[in-house]
Amino acid sequence: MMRNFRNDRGAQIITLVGVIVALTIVLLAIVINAAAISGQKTVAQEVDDVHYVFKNVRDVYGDVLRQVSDNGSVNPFNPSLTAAELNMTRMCNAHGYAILFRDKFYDGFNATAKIIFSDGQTVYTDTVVYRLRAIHVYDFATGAGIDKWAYKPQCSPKPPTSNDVPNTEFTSNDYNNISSDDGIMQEDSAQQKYYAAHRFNFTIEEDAQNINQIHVFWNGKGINWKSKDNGATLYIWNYTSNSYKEFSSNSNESEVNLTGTITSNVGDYIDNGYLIILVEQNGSANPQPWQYSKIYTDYVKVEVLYQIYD
Ligand SMILES: [Ca+2]
Repeated sequence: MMRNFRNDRGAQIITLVGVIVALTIVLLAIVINAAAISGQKTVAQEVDDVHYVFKNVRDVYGDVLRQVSDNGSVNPFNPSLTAAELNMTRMCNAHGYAILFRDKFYDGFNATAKIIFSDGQTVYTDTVVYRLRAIHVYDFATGAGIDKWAYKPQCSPKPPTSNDVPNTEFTSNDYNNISSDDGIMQEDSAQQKYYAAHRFNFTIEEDAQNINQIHVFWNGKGINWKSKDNGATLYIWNYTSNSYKEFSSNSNESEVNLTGTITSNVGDYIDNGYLIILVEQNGSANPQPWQYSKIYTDYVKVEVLYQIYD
C-alpha cells in the first residue's frame, strides 16, 4: 500500500511537473507573441482610423453576415447593425480568421472594443477605438465672407419676421473682431425705432439627417438707453415655421454667454446647408444720441455633433 501510495504520489508529481512545463510553454508563447505584436503594425494603430477594413465577415457557420467595409467606410460597431450583430462576439472573415469582440464600450462618440484575431496559428489581441461621432466647430476664425457671413447693424421688430435682416455685411476688420473669444468686440448701434442686431449665416457641411445636435454659443453684450431694455436675445431661424426660434436672453448690460441647443427636427434649421443665427438687442433706439441700442459681439460659434456612419 505504501509503495502504491508512493507510486501514486510520484505519478501526481510527474503530472504536476508536466502541467507546470505546459503552462510555462504557454506563458512563453504569450510573451513571444506579445513581443512579435509590439514589433509590427498592430490593430491599435487603427485608433481614430474610420476606414478599418473587415471584409467578408462571416458567422461561425461560414455564412456571410454582411460585406462589412467593402467600401472601407462601414464599421462593425455601426449603430445600424442588428441587435443580434451587436451582440455578436465571434466572427470569421473570408480567410477563416476568427475575430472576437470583448469589452465593447460606447461613450456616445466612440466605440471601444478589445479585438482578438487569430489566423489559426497566432493570436493577436488589441484594443481598437472607432470614431462614430464627431463635433464640427464653425466660427469666424476661418472662412469669413466665404462660407460664413455676418451682418449688421439693426433690424425690427424683435425678432424680425424674415431671415434677411440685418443685411450690411461685416468688413474684414469686423470679422476679425468676432473671430475669437478675446474681449475684442464688434460694436454696432441702431437708428431710431430699430434694434441693434448681428445676423450670422453659416454653411453647414454635414447632412441634417446625420446631425444629432446643433449647439450655438454667442458671447457679447447688449445695452439700451432704457435700463429695463438692457441685454440681448439669441435666435435660430426655423425654415419650416418660417420664423425665429428663441434660444436664450439676458436682461442686463453685462457681457454674457448666450447658448442654445437643437436635438430634434434638425432639418428644420438647415436649408441648402445654411443655418442662420440672430442676436438682437432687447430694446429699440430713439433719435437722440443718448437714446441708444447697441449690440456687441465678441465671439460666436456653431458646434455640430454628427454621426460619422449613417
Ligand atoms: Ca473677439
